Amino acid sequence: MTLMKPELSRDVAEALAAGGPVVALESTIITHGMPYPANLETALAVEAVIRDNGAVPATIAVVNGKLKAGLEASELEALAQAKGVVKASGRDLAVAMVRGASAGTTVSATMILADLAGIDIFATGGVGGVHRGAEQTFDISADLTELGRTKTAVVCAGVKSILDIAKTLEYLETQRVPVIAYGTDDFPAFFTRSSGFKADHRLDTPAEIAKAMLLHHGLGTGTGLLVANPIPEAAALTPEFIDGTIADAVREAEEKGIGRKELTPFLLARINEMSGGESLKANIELVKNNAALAARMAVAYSALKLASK
Ligand code: PSU
Ligand code: MN
Repeated sequence: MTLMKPELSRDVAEALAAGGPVVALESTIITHGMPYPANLETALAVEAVIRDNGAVPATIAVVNGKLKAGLEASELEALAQAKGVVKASGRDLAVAMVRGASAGTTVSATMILADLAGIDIFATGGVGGVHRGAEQTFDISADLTELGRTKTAVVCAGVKSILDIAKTLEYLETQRVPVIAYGTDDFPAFFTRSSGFKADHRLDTPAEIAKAMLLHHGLGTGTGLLVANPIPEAAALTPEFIDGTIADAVREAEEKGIGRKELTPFLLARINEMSGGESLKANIELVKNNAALAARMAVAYSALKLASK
């Protein structure tokens, strides 16, 4: 059976045909990760950052049942304002298509669609992981198993402490996913520059990361790579400021019995409310910072790929 391909916007199609740099972006961050209108403003700003750094952005989503890589501004706007839109991980895509639904794609779904489109690099804010209390709930994001089976490099700002960071790193180790911290020895914790855990690897330039990608795939490993880029110093929150808020949000979710796919969006929204918008500001800055790194990696990677042909 031939595999499907998402519908490509014209500039994404042109860039891919020429072997040029393209960076995929997810859309659950738009539909479930940030409130309107910050979600739309951020989505547009992130696309601009990618263009400024020499690559073409490909925001991925399901629009009226169609798989898309590269959205028109009007499509972004509709997704950003839509109520009750589906949060689709990889397993939800087919049913969303059958129903003609629109859906924000999580890291897992975006990796699958990026891979089908031929896009090697994907920028986001935070990936899903092993939730706190997973030994009871079994709540482990499909993002982690996807990283273990789909060959996309995902640039994130680490993992926020709504998750069990130690268990998340263990799980990535089991899944054979290299975790590469950019310009630091520490694995970052999204809002803060360090989680207190060391990353497995450190690389200091986009060109080195691109080389590692080429070699990793050349080895036939079949897995993705996770690049962890710490939030810029000026935008970082302090653990004293954010840790208590996160703990309160986690407790509230537990009390309300919130689980499965609702849990992460609930926690993000509550942390934003309880931090008086400070977490959202940090979130926006770190996504832009990740987009810039991903674009620079994509420029280096496309040159390496063309040279190795
Ligand atoms: N973390 C964030 N912002 C987000 C998400 C995670 O800081 O928007 C989204 C991403 O789309 C990620 C998804 O793939 O949540 C993970 O959801 P779950 O924990 O239900 O697997
Ligand atoms: Mn989950």
